[in-house]
Amino acid sequence: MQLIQYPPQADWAALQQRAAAQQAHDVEQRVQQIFEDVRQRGDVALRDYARQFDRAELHDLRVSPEELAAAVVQVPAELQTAIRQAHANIWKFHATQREEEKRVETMPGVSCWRRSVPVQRVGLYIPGGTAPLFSTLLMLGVPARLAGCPEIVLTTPPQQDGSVNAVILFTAHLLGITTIIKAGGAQAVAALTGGTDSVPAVDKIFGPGNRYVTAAKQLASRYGVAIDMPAGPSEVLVIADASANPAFVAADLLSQAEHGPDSQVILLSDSMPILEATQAEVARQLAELPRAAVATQALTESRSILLRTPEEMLYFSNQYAPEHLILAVRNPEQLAEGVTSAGSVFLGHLTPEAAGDYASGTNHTLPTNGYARNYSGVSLDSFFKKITFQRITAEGLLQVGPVVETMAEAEGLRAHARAVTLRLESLAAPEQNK
Ligand code: HSO
Ligand code: ZN
Repeated sequence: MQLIQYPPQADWAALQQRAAAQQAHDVEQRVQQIFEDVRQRGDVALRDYARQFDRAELHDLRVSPEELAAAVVQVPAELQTAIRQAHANIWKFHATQREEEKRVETMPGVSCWRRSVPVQRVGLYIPGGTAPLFSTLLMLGVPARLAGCPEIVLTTPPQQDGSVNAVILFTAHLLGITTIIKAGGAQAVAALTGGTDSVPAVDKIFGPGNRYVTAAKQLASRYGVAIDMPAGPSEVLVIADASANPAFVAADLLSQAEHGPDSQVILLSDSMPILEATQAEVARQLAELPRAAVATQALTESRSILLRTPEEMLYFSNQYAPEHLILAVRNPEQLAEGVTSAGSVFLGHLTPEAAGDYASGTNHTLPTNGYARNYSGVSLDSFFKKITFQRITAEGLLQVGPVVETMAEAEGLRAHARAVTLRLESLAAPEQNK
């Protein structure tokens, strides 16, 4: 980790820079070819890609009920219990996000209301690879279920033997998701976009992935499919004052660093001893990690920065807009009041980001790459469309009608005005309109 002491404000922008996203042109082109191929050859193309990228020979692209049942019993009881508890907590927190339908009379006889209607068909993409994140399936599946999305399609890459990771299947089973497709990468996103014989087309695609998947989601959105958010490498910013525990802070930094070589890690402190002790702890703990190579690479781009005050640290953090913000300080509630840009915030010495990653109840699908400035993380809302309704009575039309007529005339839109005038006239002389 680079250690920077009291950088002048003029240097902050450079320190807040994320490693340049290498959204290479060839990735985009390759993804376009894959979309075209899946559009033309459908399931046949998906099987070819599974052979090529996942080294799997697939007959059926869908997980069968027998496969699902067989996988579920393979998951150790302790892990099943843990996943059930996490599911319950995530469910409980997201259930509170439900909004009541409220009818408002803006003028007497003019009623307006808004209803949350679930996105009808959603696709959840769960990556495989070195760490199949079944926790991400909980984070997407729980709000999709709570919202009542009628069709939920899960896609995840097959393992070499053609099966799907048993824990992912257990989690899907717990969520009651039965449409599970063995497909990964850009080809899975292409299939969800246009549909194939085995894969239903969807209205919105959720889930993280590598740069091919990210590019594919961007392309999907050009075809009119919505996506959860623009994705980038995972990141954490920790604000630690003199009361922080260096071992805890180091573990938090490393839990982000072990996600991938491009993970972004920043530590801010107003205490030089804390920065030094944390660096020493990082080195010590790193040696014990199975994913030390990945974490080491992420740490080469990470920074420890000495600043002067809590206010300065908060200002820096708000400018950076981290995906995760940990406030390892004496008075975290007070500092949290000033947070204006962050995906999710963790308060105090006993609140590791890992708790939110798995089980406390909040969602871990969060905006990265500075998007916390203008995007929220996934929530129940992400699975709803909000449809507005209104109804106007005779009394209401008498109230609001003249307002509309005046405004429509002023905009030169005569038909708009007439739509009101004709009705007002009919109210004045009802017998002529029978
Ligand atoms: N920190 C990751 C989520 C995750 N961590 C899944 C462990 N498993 C991105 O928010
Ligand atoms: Zn994590």
